[in-house]
Amino acid sequence: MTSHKNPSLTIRSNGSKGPRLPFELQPIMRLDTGEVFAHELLFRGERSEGIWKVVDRAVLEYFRVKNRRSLPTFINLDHGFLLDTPDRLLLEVMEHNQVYFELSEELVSADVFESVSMKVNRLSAQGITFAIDDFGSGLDGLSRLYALDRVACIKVDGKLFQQAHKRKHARESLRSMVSHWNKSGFLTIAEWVESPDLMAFAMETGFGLAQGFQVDAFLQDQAHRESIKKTDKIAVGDQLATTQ
Ligand SMILES: [Ca+2]
Repeated sequence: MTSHKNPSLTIRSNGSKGPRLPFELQPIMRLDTGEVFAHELLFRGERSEGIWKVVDRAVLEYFRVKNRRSLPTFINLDHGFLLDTPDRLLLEVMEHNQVYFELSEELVSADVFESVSMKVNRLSAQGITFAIDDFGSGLDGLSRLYALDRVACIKVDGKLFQQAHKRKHARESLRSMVSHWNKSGFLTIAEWVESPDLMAFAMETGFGLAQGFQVDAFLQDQAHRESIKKTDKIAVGDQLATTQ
């Protein structure tokens, strides 16, 4: 399965002088209404050495310009890049666009983790919104959650989500965590929602939002049906026009 029909975005690095960087905008859907709530920006170019610094920098430069997109954008941030980036730039991005910065699950030393947490707490106190990415994988999700003063969103790792689906105990445990997070005001996202069964499971578990191939397929079907409806209307309209 591919998600090549999702919207794409090309960002020029280094202002307009650098190479074109291709991105996919993967939809994050509201499970109650089936509407697109936001997109996650996913780099789809060649992953050569040192590319992430170029990509992350280009993304921030792009989003420091006002109203780039009408819906919120989820942006992945590497720990090293987050530490190296001046607060001012991140604040400017937040001021001009609706973004959620995803905090990586990448394993780091206790010192780096401490520095990242301090920086995130300083920035979130100034209104920057952060999401915990891949909760349940890599760097412990609970330690990320407990080290931070404010988190806007928790994205549950796709593998953990799919595994929980298979086991009764895990299902119950995930359901109670999600319910607690919802009550605490976090946005909750199920990742790797890749089949109708998993979509139903995400709903049962109480997730507010979902992301993955099944979501992409659902939205593409919906868009297809909308376009058929429109074409039908035009055809009917044409007939009316010719019979009058
Ligand atoms: Ca992510």
